[in-house]
Amino acid sequence: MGRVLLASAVATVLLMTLIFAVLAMQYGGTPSASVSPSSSAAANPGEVLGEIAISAFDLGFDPATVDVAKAGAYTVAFHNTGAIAHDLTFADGTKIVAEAGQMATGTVTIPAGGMTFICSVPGHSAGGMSGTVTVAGAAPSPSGDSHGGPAGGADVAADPSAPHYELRDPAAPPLMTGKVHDIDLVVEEKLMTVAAGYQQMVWTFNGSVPGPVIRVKVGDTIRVHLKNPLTSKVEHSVDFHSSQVAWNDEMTSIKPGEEKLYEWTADYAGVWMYHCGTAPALHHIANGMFGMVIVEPAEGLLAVEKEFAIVQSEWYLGPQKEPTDLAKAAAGAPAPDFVMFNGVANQYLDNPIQIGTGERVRIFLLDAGPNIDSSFHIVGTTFDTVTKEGIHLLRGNDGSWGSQAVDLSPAQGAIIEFQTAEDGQYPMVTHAFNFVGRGALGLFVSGDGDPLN
Ligand SMILES: [Cu+2]
Repeated sequence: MGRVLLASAVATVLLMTLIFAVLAMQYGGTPSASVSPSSSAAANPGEVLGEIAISAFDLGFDPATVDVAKAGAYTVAFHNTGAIAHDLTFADGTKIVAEAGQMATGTVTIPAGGMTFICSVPGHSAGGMSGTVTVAGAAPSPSGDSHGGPAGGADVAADPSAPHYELRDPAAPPLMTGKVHDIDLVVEEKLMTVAAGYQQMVWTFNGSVPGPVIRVKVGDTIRVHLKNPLTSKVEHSVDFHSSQVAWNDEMTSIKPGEEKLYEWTADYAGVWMYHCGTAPALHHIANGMFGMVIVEPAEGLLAVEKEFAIVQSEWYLGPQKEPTDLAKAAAGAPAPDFVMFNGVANQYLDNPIQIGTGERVRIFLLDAGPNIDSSFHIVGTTFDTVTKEGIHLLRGNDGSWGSQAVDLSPAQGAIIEFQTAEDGQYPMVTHAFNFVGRGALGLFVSGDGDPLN
């Protein structure tokens, strides 16, 4: 799998403005404030130690992190550079309001442990308007970090010392040879970096999220040996949507130390989900126990130049190094911290996928959920071939019908094909754009990535 380094400066400019606006909201770092001290001597009661200058924009603070030399009283110069009203509300209740384009001033007393601040206009804090005043020598506040944007991890502090994530190779595996396949699925409960700075105690099949892609053809027999090692903390099971078996037979849970055979025949072609179904199945899926089965028609698929397997899913962060948060995942209106392709937020933005211009590219696509639909789209392309849940759009059809985005509800799968028309960058997104800034963004680089040479 060839890869290119993330975007040269020139090429970066060519990426969709909208996408980068979202990214800027998520990752836009802001410098620390300069604080002008009025005195370097010890503070006297009532003495004003200096001025804190903070600007508001729509929707964020600049800077979002302010360092002061010591605890005590500071004047605050608050400049609203945005187009709507904002306020600067400190955790002790001090509130300074400024209309669009206006300046306002006030005074705040910063305690030794520092203090967080937000804009209290409804929705603005969640939209990225939060920040922290830290006092030199004190540990940074665990909340109100400066990530900004409607990004993941709002209620979980990022850990800068979390290991780098493991890149998932997006290449689809080849068809398994033979007619009967014995496959070991071994449960592994392990720490995984699910996005830069966030580690969760995930539950996996064979150590990865998603689990391994299993690729067979209609008529094959698949014998899955599910193993739950003694080191596991909970029971697990597996449910293959590509199988037709009784729920209370093959899909029953096994305890740590147990093993079970799940035998099925591939009767129908398609892209299928498998997942752990142990109660609460929502938590077992949300915590990483899902994967893709590709069943090809008995006669196989036409050969293409490149094939990828992409699984969209969601992370609902629990505390660092703990399992994901079931209550968040179970919300009536779920708000995932991250939505991502193949388990890790933004991994194919950091490590773009190389394709050749004019090559026929096939993607096996699955929405593992557990809750959110996918509207899978690749900017700058048209899908000329789509097989979604058994329904076909075929290239070369009468009328030249095409497809711009493939809608998948949780558990649904599709096979899509496209070709790029010229060298350049082709972002991969779910066109539910509120999730693009939460990790559902990748990049295909076609040719040398530069359409202008
Ligand atoms: Cu499980």
